[in-house]
Amino acid sequence: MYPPSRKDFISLTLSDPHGPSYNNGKHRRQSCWRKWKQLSRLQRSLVLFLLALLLIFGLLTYPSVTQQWRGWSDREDLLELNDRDVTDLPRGVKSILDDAAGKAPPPAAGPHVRPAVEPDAAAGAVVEPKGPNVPILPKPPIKKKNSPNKRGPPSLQKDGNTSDTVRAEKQVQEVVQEEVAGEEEDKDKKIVSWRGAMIEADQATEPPPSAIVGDAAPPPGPANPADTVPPEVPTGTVDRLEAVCDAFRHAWKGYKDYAWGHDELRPISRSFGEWFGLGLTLIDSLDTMWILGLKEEFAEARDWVEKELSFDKNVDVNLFETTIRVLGGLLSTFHLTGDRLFLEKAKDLGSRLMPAFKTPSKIPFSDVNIGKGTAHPPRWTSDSTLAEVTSIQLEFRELSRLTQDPQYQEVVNEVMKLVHKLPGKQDGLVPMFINTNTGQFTHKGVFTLGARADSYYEYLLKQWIQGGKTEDDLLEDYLQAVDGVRKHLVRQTGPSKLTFVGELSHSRFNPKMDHLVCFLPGTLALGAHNGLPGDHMDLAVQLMETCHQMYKQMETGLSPEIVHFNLQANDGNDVVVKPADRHNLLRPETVESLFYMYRFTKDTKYRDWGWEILQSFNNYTKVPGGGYTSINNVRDPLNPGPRDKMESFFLGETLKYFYLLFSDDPELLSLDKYVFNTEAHVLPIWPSAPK
Ligand code: DMJ
Repeated sequence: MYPPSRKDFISLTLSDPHGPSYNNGKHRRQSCWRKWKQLSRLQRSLVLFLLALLLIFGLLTYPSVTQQWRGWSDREDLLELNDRDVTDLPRGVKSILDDAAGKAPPPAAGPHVRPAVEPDAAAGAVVEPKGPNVPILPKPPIKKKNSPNKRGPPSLQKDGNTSDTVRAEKQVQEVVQEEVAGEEEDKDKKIVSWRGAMIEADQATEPPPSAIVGDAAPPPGPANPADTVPPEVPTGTVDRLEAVCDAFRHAWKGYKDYAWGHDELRPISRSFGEWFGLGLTLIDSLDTMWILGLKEEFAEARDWVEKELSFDKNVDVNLFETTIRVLGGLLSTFHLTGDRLFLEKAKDLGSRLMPAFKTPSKIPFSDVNIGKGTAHPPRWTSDSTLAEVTSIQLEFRELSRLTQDPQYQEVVNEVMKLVHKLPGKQDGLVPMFINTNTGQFTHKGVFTLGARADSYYEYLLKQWIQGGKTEDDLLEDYLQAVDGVRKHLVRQTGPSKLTFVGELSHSRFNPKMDHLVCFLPGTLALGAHNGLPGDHMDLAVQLMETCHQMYKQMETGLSPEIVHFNLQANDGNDVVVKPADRHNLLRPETVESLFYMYRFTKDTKYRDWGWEILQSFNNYTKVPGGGYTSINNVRDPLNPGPRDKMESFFLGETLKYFYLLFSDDPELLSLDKYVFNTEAHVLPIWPSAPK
């Protein structure tokens, strides 16, 4: 028998010569076998070869495909924790409107600029630390959504078995090489980050459906271009302070009306979002209200803390975010008001966060269940973020001092000691991840002052100041790091010689700067104020100008989340903004630095820059009816694209720093008496060195 032609071969292998009626299994098997036997040896070998190829291909692609599946299921799990159904009210949370608002006694006086209870007196009050051994509660009902999660680097989820180093390098290289591409393309591969938590770019660029079709509140922003001209700038301090109070009241109104007791306001859809279910915005706002003298608002919030706030709940919280926002907020409010309610709550929370430190390396896990007393890393890695494990120290140290229970201080000091002597730094610059099993840095060779590393540098200096400038290792690490920044990361743009801080990936420089890095001018200035080299202040002045330009050069007067700087001399623009980076989350860092710069220099231009930013927030992010919203596009004043979210740090940090910037009273939270944690909560500088 002649071997069949190629056409015959295909018909032999693919078609059923007996038609659809001949479909008995046995006969089909026999017919297949007959066909197989009719093939020549060469044809059989070819078929076997193809099958083998298919098998190998299947085996090779299996891990990445399943990893992708795992990534998606992680997203859904995380979504449960981070973005629960916005319509279900957790048990026990009532609208303030239903309650007799203001039942709690109003604060005895207006803003206190000194601790109402002197630290040493408070420290005398020894309280038994309460363990986290609390009953396991059933998980609250959760409604899954189809949107991606907001935490966790998607690239780490998607890349499957790619090595950590290669992956990190790839991320940075992508950014270096990328032209300003289509929005969709950028959206797919970039990670937009916020210190300690990551937001996927797709969430970053597209307005949420509620922002587009919302039948509730109209989007913010002027209706026509003529309205984009900023209103006349009042020069009087009082006007500016009052403008900040107005902004706060407006933000608070939205929160009170639509999100009371929940984590975050969604001002466009007039609803709320839940992250940990701890009333994040309310707690983040407490000390701001006290400082601004908003007594009624404060009293209502205090009442909620007293009657509704419970940490005895089965919920996974992020150690860093909960420490800086909630623990920090409670400690700060205790210092300002002297009200022991806040200290008691802080002690309860602090003890419930402690299980995070039970790891082989003593580097804490990122997540802890404050009801169950269990902790774990994110699902996609056993790494913790460097900034997260080294930016909880101010709060835990203060908690030990107040309770005279050393356990809090001991665990966070241990982290600092480990990081201090760990190999893998480059001239004081630290990698962005650390493994909770080995205690070693991972993703080595990638250095940034932005997301995932930023507040490490901030807390080196601030811990040193908090402890009365006695802890030499902290100072040594800080000074080395500033040298490292100068040597490796500081560059100037070609056109206007703007000084900026870029990133480094395996010796390759990337002229990218997160808005988060704008904390640095303030921190450098604080160091110089505390006796560190004068050239730190010079660098602070230059970087402050750059952060100002990041706002000024945008059509809305608001900075994007990330900018790229132009190193070429012959091109006009200093600042390039990629489509996926054009959003603004109401972040505080530039206003924070303006506050420090004004306090130390008294140069009124810093106030004027701050005033312009406040106008821009009012023009483009203020939502009629109450609240402010993050926006998608700082380059489009006609359609800034509201994202329907008011971050808690807008009230906790941004508005507080505005107020302090415009206040003429240098004793209003003197920088010689207090340090601000990275969420702008106030902690006292200790009267004596730590033991
Ligand atoms: C805040 O939660 C803190 O400032 C943190 O350190 C960084 N991210 C936000 C503000 O941008």
